[in-house]
Amino acid sequence: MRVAAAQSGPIQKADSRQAVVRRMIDLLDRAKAQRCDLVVFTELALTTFFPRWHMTDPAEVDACFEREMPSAATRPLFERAREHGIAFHLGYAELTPEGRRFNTAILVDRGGRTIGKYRKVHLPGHAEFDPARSFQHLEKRYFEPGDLGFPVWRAMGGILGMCICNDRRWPETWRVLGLQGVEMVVLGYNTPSVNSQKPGEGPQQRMFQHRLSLQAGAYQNSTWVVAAAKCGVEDGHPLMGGSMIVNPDGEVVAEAATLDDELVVADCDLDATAFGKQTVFDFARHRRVEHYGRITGQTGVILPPEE
Ligand code: CDT
Repeated sequence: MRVAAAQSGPIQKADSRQAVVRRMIDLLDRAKAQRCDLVVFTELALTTFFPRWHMTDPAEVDACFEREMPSAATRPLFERAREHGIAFHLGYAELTPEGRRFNTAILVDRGGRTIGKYRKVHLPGHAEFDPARSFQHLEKRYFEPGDLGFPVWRAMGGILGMCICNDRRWPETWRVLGLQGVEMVVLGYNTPSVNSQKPGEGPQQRMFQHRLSLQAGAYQNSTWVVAAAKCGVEDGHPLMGGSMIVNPDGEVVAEAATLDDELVVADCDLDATAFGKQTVFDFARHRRVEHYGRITGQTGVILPPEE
């Protein structure tokens, strides 16, 4: 299938949902012109990356969340995708009827039906204002950890899975998806270009870590990976780009050239995942679960006893 990572340029806090959705529809139209089957939008694709803001007014927080999907503002996106016969992946802040808040992504099929939902498991950052940081990353304030695990879906003639941004840095994410035979992992991200706690860690090093995570996840689980950035200078804060598509050998086959709205397109043969899954990463033959208990049995590090 032909897949597009729909990279997003910056979204300012003052930008309306309608304006953002217009930009996304333009990307869908471009994807149609390139005969794409699936478009992967980014994490929190409808708003600025609001966890950088320490908000205390509940109404201000609520304005960043979606109570329904599609909503009046997002329905035109669903309709245009259905007209084009394009499936898509969309990240947004979800406020449930029970008042729970998640950093969520959905998978919508070519007919406009939502067939999958994922809620971000690995929330980075902190819950309270931290004066020691050069900017805030308050995901733990605004979201609770996802409660849906890492499911996969039979869709687009293959097995698709989702994760979100920081999840890509965790090998556990990839292996849980890999253990379900995943053939394509789609994800969006908002990654600041600099580390708010380590001034020396700039865009080059961050891009290296991003590539390392995606390429290792793809190779070690023999899966395609499609990663879409929100990037550029948002509310005065730079986010890195680097949207890319990685093949099951861990090679980058397509990559963004800008820090703006851009489609990154590649033809992805899902059968190409078979070789790795049947050889070096044939889990059934090679995994030794009797030695992996610590992976699920403990969270933090337990040091060996002192001599
Ligand atoms: N959105 C998000 O999860 N961002 C995080 C920033 C933390 S930097 C290690 C990310 O993993 O890119």
